[in-house]
Amino acid sequence: MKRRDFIQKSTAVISAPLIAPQFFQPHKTLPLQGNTSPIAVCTWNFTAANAKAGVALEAGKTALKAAIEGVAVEENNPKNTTVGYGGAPDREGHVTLDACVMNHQGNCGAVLAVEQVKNVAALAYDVMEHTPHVMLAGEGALQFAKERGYTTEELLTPESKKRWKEWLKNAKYQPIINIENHDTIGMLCRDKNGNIEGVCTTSGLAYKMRGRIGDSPIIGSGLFVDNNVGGAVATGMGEEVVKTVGSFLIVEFMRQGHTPQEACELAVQRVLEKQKGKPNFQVAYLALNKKGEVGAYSIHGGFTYMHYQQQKNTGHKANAAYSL
Ligand code: SD4
Repeated sequence: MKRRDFIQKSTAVISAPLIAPQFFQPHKTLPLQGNTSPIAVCTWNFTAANAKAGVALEAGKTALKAAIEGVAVEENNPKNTTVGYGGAPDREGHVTLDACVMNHQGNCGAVLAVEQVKNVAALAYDVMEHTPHVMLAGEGALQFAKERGYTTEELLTPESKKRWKEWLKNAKYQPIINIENHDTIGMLCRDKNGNIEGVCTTSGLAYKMRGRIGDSPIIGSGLFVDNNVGGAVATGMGEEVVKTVGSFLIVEFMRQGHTPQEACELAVQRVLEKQKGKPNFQVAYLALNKKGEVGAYSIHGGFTYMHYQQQKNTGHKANAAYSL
């Protein structure tokens, strides 16, 4: 081959697009339809937390800022034994918290097994905003919190210590999350700009093994948001949610055209497909799409959620594969 032919050929190869041009098209945000007022939804009957987020949204806060303010109500609540301050400890008596956040641009942050800091959703936000990383765990997350000026304190309250001591008498390790023993708060908000963002925060499974992490701080499992489609959050037996990447799955079902309700049901079905008969653990999902439609579904009955829109904060019972 003559040198000139070779140069012409290689130039043609170099200038040919490597990937079909449609892959480079910008991700368009769909226009909002129907009622475009702000929305806050959260797992369980956390009335005050959801109202707090709703009011913050009405005041013009972003979806993520509103959700972080909302879930902080439960992170600060010593009576909630599965989130933040007063959360149940691990088998060795350490309260270790997990949280993650995801914004409308697809950015996210997470903290895993954090001790002494109760507002871990805010800390996850700081990981997203102030580090080049997505996740910080344990000692490193605590060090980062101290650097950011977070207050550190003992999160084991006298009441949760008492319950743990009681548990120690038998120390029967049953890593099962069922109807009675969970309350993780997952929250999804749609703000005045129509952006959907979300948060998930928990102390995880009571009396878990030291170092155990559930689904809650794992993007795609405890929480996933795609602002073009919607978002989803999970509560319940984290191991089973992780195995099926539950929240991501729900958002993908919604992308394929399913309503949030159908998407939650399909994701629960995915968990059940792997079980022989009725499982002895709970998994529950909550989803919100761009249109403001909400869906919720769980394995066992008893799952509830809150819904705030137009100054109304209402509690709802989700349907379940196996009703109570
Ligand atoms: C976990 N999914 O750590 C969490 C626990 C939970 O309500 O949701 N409790 O597995």
